[in-house]
Amino acid sequence: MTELAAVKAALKTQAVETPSWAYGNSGTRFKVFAQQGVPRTPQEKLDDAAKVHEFTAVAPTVALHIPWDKVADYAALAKHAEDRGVRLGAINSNTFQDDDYRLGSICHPDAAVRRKAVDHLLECVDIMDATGSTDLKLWFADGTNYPGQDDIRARQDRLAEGLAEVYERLGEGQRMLLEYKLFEPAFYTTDVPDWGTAYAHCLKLGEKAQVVVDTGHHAPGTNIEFIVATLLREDKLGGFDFNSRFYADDDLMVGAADPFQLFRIMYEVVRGGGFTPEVAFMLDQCHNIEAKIPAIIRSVMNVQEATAKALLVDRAALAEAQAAGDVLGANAVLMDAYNTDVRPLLREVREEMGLDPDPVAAYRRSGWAERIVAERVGGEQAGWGA
Ligand code: PSV
Ligand code: MN
Repeated sequence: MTELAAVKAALKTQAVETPSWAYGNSGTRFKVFAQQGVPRTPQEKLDDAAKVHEFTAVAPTVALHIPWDKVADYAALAKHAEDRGVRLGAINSNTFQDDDYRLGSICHPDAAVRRKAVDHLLECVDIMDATGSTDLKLWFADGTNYPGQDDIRARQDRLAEGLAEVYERLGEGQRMLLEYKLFEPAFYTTDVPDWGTAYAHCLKLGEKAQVVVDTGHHAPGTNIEFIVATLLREDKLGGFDFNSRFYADDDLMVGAADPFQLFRIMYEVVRGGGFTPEVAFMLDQCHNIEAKIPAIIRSVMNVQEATAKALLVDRAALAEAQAAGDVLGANAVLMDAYNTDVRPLLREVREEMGLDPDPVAAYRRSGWAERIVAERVGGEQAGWGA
């Protein structure tokens, strides 16, 4: 196989998971803007996700958020997905929206609240059993707002205890992906604020526990690709929540704010042997003001473009320049790949896969947007937190 053929073959195997919540209404704490045609049920979210996969062929799975996607029959939901050519992906837990969680969930000072939170996580594993999902994605809003509010060390102990109980419940082929986030909603301490804390807990738990890197969850200026390289080296990178940010956890389209950063991350993924199904490439974004389905298609394409550029890096030339201490030469090799216009290559890849080379245009021509506006009338639109 020529090198270009190998790059194309790799791109055809790519899988980007889309989040059910991105298809629903979302906003900021100031306003959630309703859009026409937004899904009213988890099934309708899957219908939209199936469209993203239909036009890109690289978005075969959909992440669920419980209880936002709560249904009576999860096996039937999985069947609904399959009938439309997609599958259910990671199950995202939610221990942040009940009044009980004002002081935290599995780190809460009250054992009864901790019990409730752990029970929810165990229920999420039951759902995984029913859907065939392999990944339980955990993000905890736990933390404190004021110095002295609670005991930082005791909260870590509670966290470890709760996680251990859930870890024990994981079945064959299931794993736990622990997400970290610097701040928000807690403003003083966060109980899983960074990759180091997530890594320390995952290391103690065992090999079924891995870290998720949400690209919007760091302090400005953080070198995310270094974290990726380190986690891959330690075999602890479980996956990504891709999005982009200008200021805090903005949840904008991946690759929109800083495509160069996305390329640097994807290069470390490729370099570290992480371009495999063992690393979950998920989107975690909200489309507050833009049309949702084309934005998700665009996001998937942005990940494809960064991946193509990362795959095009001349690794032999790079290694040679690095070994020779050729600072400018090594940097030039990387920049050559980044500055390549990979859009013609991706158009070819899509044509070889029997797709329209322009997925957004194909979606717009399909009439789906008009159809959902006409058909999804009445009922309650799905929304972040609803
Ligand atoms: C938290 O900000 C987060 O990134 C977690 O992944 C949640 O599950 C997701 O957003 C949706 O709230
Ligand atoms: Mn996330």
